[in-house]
Amino acid sequence: MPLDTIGTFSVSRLSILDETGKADTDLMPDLSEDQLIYLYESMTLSRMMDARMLNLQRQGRLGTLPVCTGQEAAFCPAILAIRDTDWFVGSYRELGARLMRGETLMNALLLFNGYEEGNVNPENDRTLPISIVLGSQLPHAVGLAYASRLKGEKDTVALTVFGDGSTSEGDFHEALNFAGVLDAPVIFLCQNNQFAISTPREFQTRSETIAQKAIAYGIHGIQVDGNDALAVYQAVKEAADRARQGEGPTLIEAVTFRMAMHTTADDPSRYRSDDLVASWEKKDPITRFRKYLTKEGIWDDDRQTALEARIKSDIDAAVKEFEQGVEIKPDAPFDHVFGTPAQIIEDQRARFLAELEKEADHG
Ligand SMILES: Cc1ncc(C[n+]2csc(CCOP(=O)(O)OP(=O)(O)O)c2C)c(N)n1
Repeated sequence: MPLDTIGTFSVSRLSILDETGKADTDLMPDLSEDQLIYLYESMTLSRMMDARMLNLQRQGRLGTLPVCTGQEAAFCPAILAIRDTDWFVGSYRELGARLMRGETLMNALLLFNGYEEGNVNPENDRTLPISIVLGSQLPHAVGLAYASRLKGEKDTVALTVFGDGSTSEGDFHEALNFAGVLDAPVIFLCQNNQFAISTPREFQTRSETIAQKAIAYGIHGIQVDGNDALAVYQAVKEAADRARQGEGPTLIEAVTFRMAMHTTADDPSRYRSDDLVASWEKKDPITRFRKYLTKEGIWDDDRQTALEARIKSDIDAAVKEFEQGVEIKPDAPFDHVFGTPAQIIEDQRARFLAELEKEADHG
């Protein structure tokens, strides 16, 4: 009875842009100057809006916020790599990705003040509302991708985003299994930001990488430097191309770091050291990308100053408009539950509005 090796497996890691802004020219993705600049500007918008919202929250002018500073390269390039007609099924920590899908700054302010209206993307109805129930968005992405294929949309893929902690959810495993079995055109993009609130990545799983979990489900898997915008773009683009050609799903692990707190309700100094945070500061995805663009001669300090001024004025205008008071529908959560109105939801809406009226009558 020999003991045979019946399979050997390997895990690849892709990185293109190093911390000094030097790119591996052999691996350069096919991106025009305009696309590179659009990506850089989108990442900068995400960073500046995130910072402003954190300030607003600290001043009591915004609700709880899941901060995404430091992770911009893990999600913005993914949106550039898919099409507007594809599905985007996110979690809650991809502000810049949602803005790239056409969401307004006002939407972001509404959403993080708890207003359901901010969850509806006016520009793209293939962008799903954020998912806070960890991992629950993954089976949805598989279903959407598979349904699009069944409806004859051969070119449509679904991109879904989640954190390292979400890989411990049953939904993660069920989604990968179903996607593999059905050859569903899905891209699973894990933002491994090293922590699930205070739980470090090593306590989440004994697997050395998250990418290798793809092997168990018989699907493509790759790890990328998640602070390298070019590597993330390339990995997602290749996964999308494969999915469009009927070659099934891919799991991408983007290794990054959450530079700030989990949410504004968290104090990260209680579970991670300043030295660890400082070591990731050197890997900042935006600084690195800016250095690359500057070396290529397509970015300079004047353009940077003009960009920051433009973004600041857009954010100022959105905050001003929001704080002047926008019309909010208290029963908005009952909208959009199903594609066609359902009696059970309408009954709940009516009961809820009646309750509100009763409360108003009682002052
Ligand atoms: C099913 C479920 N369990 C627990 C929570 C509470 N919770 C919210 S965020 C979070 C950590 C998530 O970590 P990760 O998936 O790595 O994403 P990150 O927040 O780091 O982006 C937990 C446990 C939740 N939202 N949903």
